[in-house]
Amino acid sequence: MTTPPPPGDRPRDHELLARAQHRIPGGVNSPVRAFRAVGGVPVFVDRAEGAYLFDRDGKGYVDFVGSWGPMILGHAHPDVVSAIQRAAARGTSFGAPTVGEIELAEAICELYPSIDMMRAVSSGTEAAMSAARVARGFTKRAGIVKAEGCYHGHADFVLVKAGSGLATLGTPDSAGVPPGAAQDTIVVPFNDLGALEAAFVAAEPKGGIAGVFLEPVVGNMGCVPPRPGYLEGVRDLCAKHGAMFVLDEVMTGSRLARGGAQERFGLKPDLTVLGKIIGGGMPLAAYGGRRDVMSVVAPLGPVYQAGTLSGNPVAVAAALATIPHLTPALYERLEAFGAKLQLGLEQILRERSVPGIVQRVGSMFTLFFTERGEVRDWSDAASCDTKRFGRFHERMLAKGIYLPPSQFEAAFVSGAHGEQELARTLDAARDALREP
Ligand code: HOZ
Repeated sequence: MTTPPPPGDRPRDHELLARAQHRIPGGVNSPVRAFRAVGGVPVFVDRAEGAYLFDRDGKGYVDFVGSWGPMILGHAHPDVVSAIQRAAARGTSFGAPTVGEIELAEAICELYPSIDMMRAVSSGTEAAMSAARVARGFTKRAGIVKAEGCYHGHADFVLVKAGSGLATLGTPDSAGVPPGAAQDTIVVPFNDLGALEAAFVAAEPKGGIAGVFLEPVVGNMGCVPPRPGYLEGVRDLCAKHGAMFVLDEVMTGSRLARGGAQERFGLKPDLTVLGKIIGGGMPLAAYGGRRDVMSVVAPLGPVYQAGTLSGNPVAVAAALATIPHLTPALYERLEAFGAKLQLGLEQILRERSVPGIVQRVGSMFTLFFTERGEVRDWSDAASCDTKRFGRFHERMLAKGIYLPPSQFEAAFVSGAHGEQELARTLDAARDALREP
């Protein structure tokens, strides 16, 4: 594929946004896509291939959003596309079990040894919501702990101090959530074991904590890694207090290693929430974990959860076609590309005397515009210069580099990104950071 021309002016996108806004709130089906945090107009995508997104004029962008994480193999990978085509021709939804669902569950349990049993659902939100119900059903407790700036989907109980679109819009709590819905949600700062310990103690007289939800490497306030010992400390506190240790690996699952962050950091959560990559770019997510814990799920046990499109055969086919490509060679390539990109961006920040840092774990990264040497939690993230991020984003976009349209969303690299895309990105950044 030859490198596509950069976008230049985008009159067509302005027209499309006006038309979309008439019938869709904000013109988009998920708020961050509206570009409100960075100014400007979203790109209306016509198609995507490899590392590129294309608009309707055939102009191309090097894509560092990757559909917010799933596209680890690059867009329109031939094996995934043909698996989807073959599956669709055999029927798009049955509402009955298939062999593909068994194969998927077996493959996921092999990738994630902490998972003995799993359920397929259609979105990360659904998976997180169901995992919370399972944690509560199994422990017979109500409290759920989450870390400030983490997300866990748009179910009522987690829409407090949330990252992602809520952080982006500057409203980390949503209207429409009755106080009762979140009354058992306890929020602690990320990377702070003392606060978690205190939360356990405080919850004891109120019936205790069912589960601690954690993004092992946060992506929903930008890329924020755990400090050494933090994840192990959370696991140990959960074990001590009889609470479920729930890893939200929607972003990190099969991104930071084949078996996700739990493989990379050597952890064994009680429950895991998966989505994005594990669905091969289709609406498929999953939750799973210890056999005794998952045995509370209906019809085996009393915790109800269901869905017409759960285990959808076309989505399952995409997932099964993706998994064989999650090879050690892919993760080596992603690490090498990520390291070069980080080094290049850090060098440009220094050359241009711009206060900023690049935080990266494997193929997820964020350039934070900050004077601080590290972003460890939401208070660090919230202090970043979001206006400067907006200007940077706009300039990069004009040069054909598609970054997440928010300081508070991680960027993702795919296996289709190569030297050409690296050079183009660093050239664009050198130019974009020339002016304040
Ligand atoms: N909540 C998603 C990212 N953290 C955004 C999804 C989307 O807008 O597609």
